[in-house]
Amino acid sequence: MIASAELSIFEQSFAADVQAGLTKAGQKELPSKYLYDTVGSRLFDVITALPEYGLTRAEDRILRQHSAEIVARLHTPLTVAELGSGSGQKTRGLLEALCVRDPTSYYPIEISPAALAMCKREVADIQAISILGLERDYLDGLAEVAASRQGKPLLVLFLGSTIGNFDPPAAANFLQEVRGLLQPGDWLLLGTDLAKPAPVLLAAYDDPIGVTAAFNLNLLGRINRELDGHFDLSDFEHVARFDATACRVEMHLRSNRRQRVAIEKADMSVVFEEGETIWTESSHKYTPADILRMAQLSGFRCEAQWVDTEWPFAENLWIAE
Ligand code: AVI
Repeated sequence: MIASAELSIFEQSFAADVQAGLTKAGQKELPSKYLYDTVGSRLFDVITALPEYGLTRAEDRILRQHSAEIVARLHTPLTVAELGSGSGQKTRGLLEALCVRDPTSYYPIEISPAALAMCKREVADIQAISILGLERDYLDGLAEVAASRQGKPLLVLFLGSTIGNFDPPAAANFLQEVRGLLQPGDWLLLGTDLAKPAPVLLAAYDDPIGVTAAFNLNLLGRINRELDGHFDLSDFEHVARFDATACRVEMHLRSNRRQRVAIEKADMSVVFEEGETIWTESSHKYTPADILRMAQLSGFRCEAQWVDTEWPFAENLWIAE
């Protein structure tokens, strides 16, 4: 047994989440945020380039084609905070369009130090930008930006349909908390993937060259590396499912046989039945009506929406009421 005092604060909370998720009655679960260590973040970048995964390219097209129009709707100068900036590539065009009008402060908020460093490099050469990266979780980072906004309106970017990885009550709660940190008239630019036929979605989340499978299985690899887990990755298989009622794609890891796996730093050993799964991520897909409802429920008004026609995806400009 490993005493919890010997674990870092991060290991303690990772171990507690793994312990809670794998002992949950009924469906075992692991939080999707743990998919993004260095290996997982690189694999996710590859996913965004896959022909079957149109989401990122759709958002890029919208931001490239409409950045001037988006900026024209905003009152500048403003302060920009981005929740989960990733590599910063998707945001560059919009920041350039903003900085041409006025000097702009940009605060990327990221829990991954590697992504934050990449993002700062990506946008550093934009004229009239000042960048301050915050290695925090989204709401703590946003609270800090809101406190130092110096009277300027705030534009919050939450791109890439990351909101779809929250279940609907958690999404509503998160958006309400974001709203709680804003003032009336502040903006939220929210990327949301739209509903599309099940075969298209299943191909996007179970690609033929296995990148998404590796991304999902890496979660067990991460438990082995960081929590001294004993998963044999060849005993698990990536599964993508579409739940039409909830309009979400689910990722699972299915145990190929009955097995017991020890995880030393979580002080546990867990039995998997043959065919039993661990639910690792949900990606909710929306209708335009869902997006309007989310805005109303969380204290925003939808000011404008841009939709990509090649891969249905909506970029939504909300204003805090
Ligand atoms: C980050 N997030 C919006 C991605 C999604 O589509 O839900 C994560 C992902 N999972 C599998 N493929 C991509």
